[in-house]
Amino acid sequence: MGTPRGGGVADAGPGAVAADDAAALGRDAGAVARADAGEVCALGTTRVCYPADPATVGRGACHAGTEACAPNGEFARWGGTCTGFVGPGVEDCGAARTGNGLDDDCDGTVDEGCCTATMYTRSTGFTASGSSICCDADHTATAVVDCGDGDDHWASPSGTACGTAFEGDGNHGGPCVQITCTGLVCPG
Ligand SMILES: [Ca+2]
Ligand SMILES: [Ca+2]
Repeated sequence: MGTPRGGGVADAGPGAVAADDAAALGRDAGAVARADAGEVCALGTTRVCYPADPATVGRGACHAGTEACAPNGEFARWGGTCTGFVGPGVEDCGAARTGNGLDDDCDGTVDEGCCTATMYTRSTGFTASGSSICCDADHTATAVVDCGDGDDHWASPSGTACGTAFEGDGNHGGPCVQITCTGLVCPG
């Protein structure tokens, strides 16, 4: 990539375009690139390009790239290849499905359609030994604690989504189990 020369959009250079300028320049460059790809140019110069919907340049993950003026036969011409640009993609929610923090499709909204992580607790209150309480089907019990009063009782996980309260022989106080449930709430 040569050092940009001359005036106009090439002055900013790749990666050095201010956000506001990038949006404006990208729109111009997108229109220009479609209109005159292959036009004669000054060898070694570059220009900002964005071969996607101009309305999305500079928004979210989308940004302009650089097109180089390359040798082509008797003259140098715009190469038509826009290096480094990122156009709208599919909105990515990441491995955890709760979002990757980016507006990948450049529609102005970050992580739309992704899931939301939720957490809540449930308790049996004082209960009979052997009583269980469970999370909703789309949640997992990530903590099971004894919330009983007095001594000689305990709580144990039962499966991945439930907890069970037990009382020993001493019958001191009462058994109680509290579970913490975590999961995802997803649109659709
Ligand atoms: Ca989006
Ligand atoms: Ca995203």
